[in-house]
Amino acid sequence: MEHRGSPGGPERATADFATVSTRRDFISTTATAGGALLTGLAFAGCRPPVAGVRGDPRAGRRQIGTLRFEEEGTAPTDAPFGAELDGRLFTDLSSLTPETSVIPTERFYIRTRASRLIDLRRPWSIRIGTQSQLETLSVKDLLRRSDPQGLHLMECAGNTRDAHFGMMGAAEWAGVPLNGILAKFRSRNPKSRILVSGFDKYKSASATSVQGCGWVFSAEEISSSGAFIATGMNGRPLTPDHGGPIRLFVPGWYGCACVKWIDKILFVKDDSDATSEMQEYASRTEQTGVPRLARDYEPAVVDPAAMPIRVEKWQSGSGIEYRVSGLHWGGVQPAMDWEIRFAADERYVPVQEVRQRDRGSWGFWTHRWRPRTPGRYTIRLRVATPTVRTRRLDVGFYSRTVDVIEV
Ligand SMILES: Nc1nc2c(c(=O)[nH]1)N[C@H]1C(S)=C(S)[C@@H](COP(=O)(O)O)O[C@H]1N2
Ligand SMILES: [Mo]
Repeated sequence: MEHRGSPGGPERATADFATVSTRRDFISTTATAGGALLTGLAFAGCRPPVAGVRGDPRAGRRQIGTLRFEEEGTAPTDAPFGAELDGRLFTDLSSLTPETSVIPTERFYIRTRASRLIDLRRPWSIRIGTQSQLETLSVKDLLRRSDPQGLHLMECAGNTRDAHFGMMGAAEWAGVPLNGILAKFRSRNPKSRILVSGFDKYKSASATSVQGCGWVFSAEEISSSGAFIATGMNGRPLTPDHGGPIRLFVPGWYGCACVKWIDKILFVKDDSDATSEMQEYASRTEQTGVPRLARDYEPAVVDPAAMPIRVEKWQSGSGIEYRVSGLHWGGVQPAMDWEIRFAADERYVPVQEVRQRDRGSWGFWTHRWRPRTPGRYTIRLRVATPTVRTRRLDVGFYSRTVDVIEV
């Protein structure tokens, strides 16, 4: 069996999902409502095309269906559910095309919804400096200094199969580089680390998450990643659920470092402790064990990764064929030499078409596939160059399974 959870630890998002009882009730109701339909589909192993008939019927080519990914649960997508620490939105990535690389804000994944205790009508500000000498940085000031920061992808380290891997998205961000903001403080504190923390108190207790959100960075991590305080997303101010009025964004890092509702930036000692959130996410950010000190944490970066998002069934001139589309993302340098295989006993072959991508975003790939026999197939990708570090792909984290009825 392929590895299904996060490397080295339990899957928090999965656990969250299963333990929120109101949530589960909602899901089973929807599942029942669509029950007959679902059973029918399971029998056919196939859904009708997403939007009408595609292809060229006269040439005998047309899309006749889309395969469902098996063993992925029934989580709702594209709408927020739950509240506060247990609130989520899972994005449906299955209809993405190369032309739609930006996820609209209302469908962008959410991990933790705005607290009921947060008062966003009051002017927001950050306390910044050392414990003994704090200054105030107002949102008004940040908005005035805000610039476009480009297209960037964010992925939750707890992205999960049960959410169809929909805890990931790319958006156009605006904000102010953190490095510049820190410059005048740093000269006074050359060796210190930087603790960025956000409002994280909630009215209701969470089933699984620990309250308190903060991440400790070295000055080098902040400058080399290009971290910025985000003030806007897709041309609008940040919404409350996405951390409005201000959040941290760390290009190339997992979302857990992208602290929402920032209220404090503190210079701390080089040997200061890791935050509870860093410890909570240690296994999902590929740390060795749970280091006590912040300086013993590896940067929480996303390695190159790729997965299928859609398997279309086509009638072609010479029979049935399948067209597999997917995404590739992660890594400082985008990997382009992707290979794919459809079963553990098959060889990897080069992906037929891999589109270039922006450094910090995702790209699209497609591959035509003619399975030899009907059956269950597990699709998995890898980078051909063996020296490229791909920790999640190495354990089959993003592999996805389909049932082929007709070949
Ligand atoms: N204050 C606060 N910031 C937070 C979190 C949180 O629970 N509280 N969750 C983090 C995690 S785990 C992720 S993946 C991202 C998700 O950001 P999004 O909800 O805008 O997609 O926010 C991060 N920032
Ligand atoms: Mo996350």
